[in-house]
Amino acid sequence: MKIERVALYHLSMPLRSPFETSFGRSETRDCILLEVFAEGLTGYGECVADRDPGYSYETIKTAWHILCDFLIPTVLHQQIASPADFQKQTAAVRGHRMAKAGLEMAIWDIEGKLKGKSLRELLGGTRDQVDVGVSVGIQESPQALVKVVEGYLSQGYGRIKIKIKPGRDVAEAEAVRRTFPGIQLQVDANSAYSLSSATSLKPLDSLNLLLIEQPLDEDDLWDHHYLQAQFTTPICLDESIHTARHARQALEMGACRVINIKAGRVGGLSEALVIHNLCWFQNIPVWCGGMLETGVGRASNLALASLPGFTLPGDISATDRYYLEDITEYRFSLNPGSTITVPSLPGLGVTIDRQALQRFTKAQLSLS
Ligand code: OSB
Ligand code: MG
Repeated sequence: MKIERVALYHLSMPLRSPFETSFGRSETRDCILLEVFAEGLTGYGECVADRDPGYSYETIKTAWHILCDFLIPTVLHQQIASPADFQKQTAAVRGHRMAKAGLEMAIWDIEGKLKGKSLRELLGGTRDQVDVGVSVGIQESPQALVKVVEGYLSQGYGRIKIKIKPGRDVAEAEAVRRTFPGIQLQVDANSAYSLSSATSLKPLDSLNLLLIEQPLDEDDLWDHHYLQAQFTTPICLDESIHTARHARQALEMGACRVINIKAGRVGGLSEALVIHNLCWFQNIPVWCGGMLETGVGRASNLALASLPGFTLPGDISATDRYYLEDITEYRFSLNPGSTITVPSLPGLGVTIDRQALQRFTKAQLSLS
């Protein structure tokens, strides 16, 4: 394919309820939508970099810069044989994986539309529906958290993840576990602890959690190995894994027993696929993380999570868990059994609601 033009949209999407993590609280989700024109087709990609560098060093502004000044000029009007070829052509751009992943997603979308195949088929996904859960932000109190969790359980979610931070961890997890003894429960610290402060998390080990996600810093791979040795609950890495190499090394050193795969964090679906294959081969469970995506990124996550190694429920909730209005015409809903159906139309399989897109656009630019 030859890309003739790329449009970028800085979107600011109001969340239905504020989302609080150990790195901050947000009432809107900002992201960049990429619209790529090639071969008479239009492909969409979502760059999951946020407004603030809280989860990752990347932000809307750094991603906009890397996309406009490096990635797009490198591939515009050039022949791109495949998403793998795109990775080769842009290999000179170090890091900035969310920027790269956003553009790669649009290339996958076009590839699917050209071949008449869904993204799930292109990736080799084996399921029509994937198991999902909900990620619950930090609430006012353990009681308030229990109420919010109860609401999601009554909607049919079978797996709950709660966000934790120092001082807002053990009591919260205990309250949820005591009230709902049978649910699948896990926690996510988003790097809020050090090796020594994480000893306060030891009581979590008796709560039968699926996993403890990213307790230590992104660059603390080695310290996660010490921590994993002290816990029977599997440690799962999110922020620390940027490449398949990190995944291999983390597993070799015993820094985790589970990996959260987010295509945005690892530079795109191509690398996500490599990590999936590596883990599957070693019988290491993986699951699909989320970044409060719009319908575009959600479609991509569902296709990824349909691969056979994704054996734990993903952070992929229904559209109405996040947004009253979305930029896709289709709204994803929860099926009985806590699953969401994987799109089956060519490419990502979603169409854009142009009016909604306009309403949420804060800035836009077209490069040709
Ligand atoms: O750490 O998994 C995370 C949202 C934004 C940034 C980081 C994370 C999250 C979530 C939400 O946990 C997952 C979702 O999209 O539902
Ligand atoms: Mg996480």
